[in-house]
Amino acid sequence: ARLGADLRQAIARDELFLLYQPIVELPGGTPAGMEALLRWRHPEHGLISPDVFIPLAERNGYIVEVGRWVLERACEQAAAWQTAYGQNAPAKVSINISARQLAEPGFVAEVAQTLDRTGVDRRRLMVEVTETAVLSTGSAMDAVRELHDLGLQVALDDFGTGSSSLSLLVDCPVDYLKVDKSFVGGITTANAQAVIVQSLIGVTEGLRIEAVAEGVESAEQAHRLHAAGYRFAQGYHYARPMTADDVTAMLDEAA
Ligand code: G
Ligand code: G
Ligand code: MN
Ligand code: NA
Repeated sequence: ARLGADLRQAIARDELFLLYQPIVELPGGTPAGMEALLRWRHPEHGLISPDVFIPLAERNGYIVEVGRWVLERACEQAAAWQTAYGQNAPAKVSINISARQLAEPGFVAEVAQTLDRTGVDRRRLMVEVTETAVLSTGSAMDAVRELHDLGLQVALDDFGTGSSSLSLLVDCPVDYLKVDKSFVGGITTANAQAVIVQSLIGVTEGLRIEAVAEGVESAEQAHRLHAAGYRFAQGYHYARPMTADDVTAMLDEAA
């Protein structure tokens, strides 16, 4: 309960910040996008993982305010990269959207307003939603459709860990399938995960959507994934979540 109360002060006390983890194109590892990942530096407890405070924020409803902060900060950053590197900048930004945000009336309008206010091209923002979030309420899928109709990119996050994966691909507009790291980690084994990771490429090709392998931690995994047909990857093998300044330095160095 204390942590929940503290979280309500976190924005005003400037304790939240975003890190960005590159999504890279295989096989070279050129950055194609940046996923914004939220962090909370608690004054007493230090760094608290989003695995802890996001579920807490969802329970007490504060996620709507936190999500708004993430949206604004990420769009401001995306606008800065868009200005610095132009339309072909390898720095599309994706943000994670929770079930509660998707269910919030006015959420889609708020996203549109934030994009307009910051001047970010709609195609340069990607929303990452989980299967569970999309299926959580009657209106969540409508919100995703509306975001897609606005021109945003939609990524289905943690794919494979939810419950009705494949039927969701029929009903929900999806541009990127992010295959969960629990499957990706099995690509170098003889286990069922390897078969699933390889087979999903056929599904994405058939549906004309892009596949992203999450949690890539070794060159061997990257090699196998590329051989299996994966075009995009993300994980510690390429880069850890880093500050916006470090991303900018990395992009400047590459230019
Ligand atoms: O960054 P890390 O891998 O520790 O993230 C842990 C979990 O928290 C992941 O499921 C990730 O999607 C989620 N997460 C990180 N940042 C955000 C955010 O800004 N909003 C939401 N809703 N979830 C986030
Ligand atoms: O649920 P989502 O995919 O948004 O969460 C991403 C989470 O995965 C973040 O907390 C991020 O820090 C973490 N992550 C990113 N790359 C790797 C990786 O290569 N290995 C592991 N174990 N975690 C990773
Ligand atoms: Mn994600
Ligand atoms: Na994920």
